[in-house]
Parts: sequence; structure tokens; C-alpha cells
Amino acid sequence: MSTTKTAFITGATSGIGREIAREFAKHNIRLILCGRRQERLDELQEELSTHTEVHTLNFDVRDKENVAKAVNSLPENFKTIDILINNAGNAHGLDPIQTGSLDDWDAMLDINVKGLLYVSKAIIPQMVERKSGHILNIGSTAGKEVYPNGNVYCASKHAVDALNQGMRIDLNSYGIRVGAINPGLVETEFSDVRFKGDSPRAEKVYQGFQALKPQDIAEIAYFIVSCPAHVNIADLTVMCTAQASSTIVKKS
Ligand code: NDP
Ligand code: 8X3
Repeated sequence: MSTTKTAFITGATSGIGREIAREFAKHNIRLILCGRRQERLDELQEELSTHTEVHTLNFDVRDKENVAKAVNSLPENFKTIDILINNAGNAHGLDPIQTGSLDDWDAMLDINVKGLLYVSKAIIPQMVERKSGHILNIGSTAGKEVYPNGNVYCASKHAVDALNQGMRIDLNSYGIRVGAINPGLVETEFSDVRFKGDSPRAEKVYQGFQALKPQDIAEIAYFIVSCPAHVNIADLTVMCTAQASSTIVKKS
């Protein structure tokens, strides 16, 4: 098995991150898979180890000490990270601003914004030192427009959009590529988390139209990281055909 590059993927236990891991494994990219659910990390490691070398890291992106400890604990053959996929994230609740929960707001800002920063802070210095690397931030259409009751989730993804631009500017002189994929509606565990396990409500989000599948985003992610070195896909918005904006979705 000849592996080429090493990718560090946050949120690899489910949805978009898990499919990116599967897609990258097909192309022999060495994988560092991160998440909090160890049994899922173990299952994925077993599944993908026939294609590539896999290492798992269990940490909560909100815990900055543990993020740094986890990255520092990487074995020698996984230490050089070529590709960082900042994917871990979620929505908590869908309430108007006047009744939103402080705990939900903390979770979204701590995970989607500060967690992305903690992971980036632990990995960017080695890319700067080597003057090479590729960072792919998973934003959202919610980072491009605001929808009713999306308030804080949309703010967190607008922050990801700003950080994507800021990283690209600051890392430009080191030859590090930085870009974002901003997906629209993708059928994953996203809505289950948003609605705190209320599965009927979560399923309804994707009924009556063909939402994006996490594999769609994974194939695009592989396309982006496999572009020639002089090509950087800086910012890509992807919706399913049925979706025209955050609020306009054609249902059958
Ligand atoms: P899933 O809920 O299926 O996956 C979320 C992933 O993030 C899981 O692997 C989860 O792992 C990880 N994660 C969540 N919280 C933490 C945490 N505190 N510490 C470490 N890891 C964490 O959702 P998606 O795949 O849909 O979401 C992935 C990204 O895509 C998110 O950033 C989301 O905002 C974005 N997105 C999703 C869209 C959609 O419609 N689904 C559309 C646009 C963007 P674990 O629980 O094991 O820690
Ligand atoms: C996820 C897409 O529209 O559910 O970021 O917020 S949406």
C-alpha cells in the first residue's frame, strides 16, 4: 500500500467527515480520524485500514489542552499533516433569538468557531515551518446567508467564512492553500443533533426532495485536495438541485 499524503479530519465519526475519510482512503491518503465516539472511530479504522494507514484521536474540540495534547501525541509516521479538514461542527436548536438557549449558543460558538481555531492552532505552525499544507474548512450556506431562527448557528458559520478568508490571507506567503466548502442541506446526523434526538422532526427536514448526500461533499473535497499545487479552490458553495437558498427548497 503506497500512501501519499496525510490528512487530519475532525468530525470523522459521522456524516460529511466520515465520507471524506472513506473517499480519501480510496485514494490511499493516510488518515488521522478525530471525534468523541471511540467505538465509531474504531469501526472506521477497521474498515479503512485495508486501504490506507489510519490513526484515531479522541478529543472534544472545545477542550484546547486536549486538542494540543492529542496532536502532540501523534506517532512519528502521522506527525506531518499535509491536509487539515476542519469539519467537526453542529447546530443546537432552531429558536428565535428571544427564546434561544444560552447553552445551545455556547455549544455552537465553542464547537464551530473556537474548536476550529484550537485545532487549526495546533496544526498550522508545522505547515508554516514546512511552507506547505492545505486547509479545507467546512462552512455552510448558513455562513453566506441568515435564515429564520438560524441566528447563532448562522453567526458561527459566518465566522468560519471570515476565518477561511483570514487564514488564506495570513498563510498566503507560506504557500499554504486555504479554502472552504459551504454545503446546503446534506442528509446526515446534523438535524438529529440540532433537534436533540427528535428523529421525526429531523427526518422531516429532508422529506419531499433529494438532499445532498455526504458522499457528494466528500467527492468534492477529494477533487479540491487533488488539484495541482498552483490551484486553490478558495470558496465553494454547493446546494442540491432542489435548493435555491436557505429558505427556498422545491418539494415534490
Ligand atoms: P454530523 O452530526 O453527522 O457530524 C458531526 C461530526 O462532528 C461528528 O463526527 C461529531 O463527532 C463531530 N463533533 C461534533 N461536536 C464535536 C466536538 N465537540 N468535538 C469533536 N467532534 C465533534 O453532521 P455533518 O456531517 O452534517 O456536519 C459536519 C460539518 O458540516 C459541520 O461543521 C456542519 O456545520 C457542516 N454542515 C452540515 C450541513 C448539513 O446539512 N448536514 C450543511 C452545511 C454544513 P462526535 O460526536 O463523535 O464527537
Ligand atoms: C447546515 C445547512 O441550512 O441546515 O449548515 O443550516 S442548514
